[in-house]
Amino acid sequence: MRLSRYFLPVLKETPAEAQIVSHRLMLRAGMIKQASAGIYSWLPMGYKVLRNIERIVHEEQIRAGHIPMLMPTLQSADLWQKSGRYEAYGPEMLRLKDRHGRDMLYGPTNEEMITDMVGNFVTSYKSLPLTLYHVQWKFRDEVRPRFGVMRGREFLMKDGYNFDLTKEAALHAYNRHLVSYLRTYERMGLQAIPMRADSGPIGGDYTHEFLVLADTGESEVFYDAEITDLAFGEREIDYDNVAQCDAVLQEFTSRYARTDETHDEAEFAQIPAERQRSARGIEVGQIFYFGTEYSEKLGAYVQNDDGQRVPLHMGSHGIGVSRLVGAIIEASHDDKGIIWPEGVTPFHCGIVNLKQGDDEADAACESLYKALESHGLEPLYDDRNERAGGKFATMDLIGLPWRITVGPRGLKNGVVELTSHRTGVSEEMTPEVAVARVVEIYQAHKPVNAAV
Ligand code: P5A
Repeated sequence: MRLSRYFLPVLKETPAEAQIVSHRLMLRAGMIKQASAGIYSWLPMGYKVLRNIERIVHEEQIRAGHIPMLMPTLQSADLWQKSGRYEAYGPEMLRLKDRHGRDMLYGPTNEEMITDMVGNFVTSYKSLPLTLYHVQWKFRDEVRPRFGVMRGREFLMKDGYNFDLTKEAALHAYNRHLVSYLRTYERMGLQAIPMRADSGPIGGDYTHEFLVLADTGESEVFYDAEITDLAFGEREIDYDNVAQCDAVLQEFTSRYARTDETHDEAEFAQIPAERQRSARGIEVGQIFYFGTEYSEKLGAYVQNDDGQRVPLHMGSHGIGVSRLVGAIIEASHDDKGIIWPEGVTPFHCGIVNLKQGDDEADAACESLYKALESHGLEPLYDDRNERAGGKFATMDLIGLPWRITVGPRGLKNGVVELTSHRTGVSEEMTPEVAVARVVEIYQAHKPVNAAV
């Protein structure tokens, strides 16, 4: 993309309404525009990051054996009356009527709809196990939408639902989700800690929240510092292997890590004092196992191998896709702007032309641009007729992790400059070597799943 042709409405001033850094930077970097309270338009660059996050979520879901589909945003009230949640949800639910006076709602989640659907089609245990998911907009009429996309009213969620014959099988689905979520967040450059949580209105005995540590987080958390040494890394997981998933779950949940709702002072006191931590965290996902409650209420039964009709064991699992954009910025920025992790960056590499209009500099930039594109990468070329200082300020604000700077002086010696935004380290090298380095860096971040 050439910046002169792009739509990147950066703001010079710091918007007064933004209380936290991610909200400020998203507005300043021209990523979002508020449409009304808690409802945002995703401007081109914000939309690119959102889609990158969504793609990683899909890739890791599919890798875990979960099946993508799409359910509507608008739902009819009758299924919610069956589950008992139509009343229980209260004013957070956006209710509307169609022209025939039928009660409808903008879905805050999809347990009812999917349980009804599976109950319609699945009749035998032979169709199990089954996990379906979608990535779809939700609406929750939050009392205090705030912090930009962090707590919106309209927000994008990946929500998945497992259907199993037994509790044991459903708990494997729970473990599988926990493991696949760890991998999902790591690919976005985040460490999200699974914490035992309170099940709230969804219900059930088993639930973990995934929290990214950040001072501006809405949840208070308590944990054993050793948990932050854990990383999923490169390990290969066979998601059908019950023992393997269980082992990973044990590893990542055996140390103390709780939200304030489940915090236990006595247990916390058992941890050596120098390892006790209390901090704030952003909830970027939550998983639940809730048994047969929804299946019984909405009629999702199968015939087991003894010919008995039994209700399905279920759980649901959510990732806050749009919230993650803010969470990543909270975790990765400096005083000049965002620093995108390679896995989600909107453009792979910036190209800054220090002397627009200089034949040699222009030609070198064009050739770098084409070379990066030919390797399947997306550069952002600042080809505007602006001073170098302004171009650097824009690059620092929008936060591309790598930048190639091209100027007549370097070109005389046959070199350009490659800069890592994260470390601030710049190195001179030939344009060919710079391209090869950037290509190499992104090898580890290639899409992994053709099915997406
Ligand atoms: C699990 C999937 C559920 O709704 N039903 C389907 C279950 N869980 S949840 O914890 O309530 O939401 C899942 C994740 O969605 C994000 N989230 C939000 N993001 C932005 N704005 C909001 N108002 C908002 N509410 C929830 C969170 O990341 C949460 O973990």
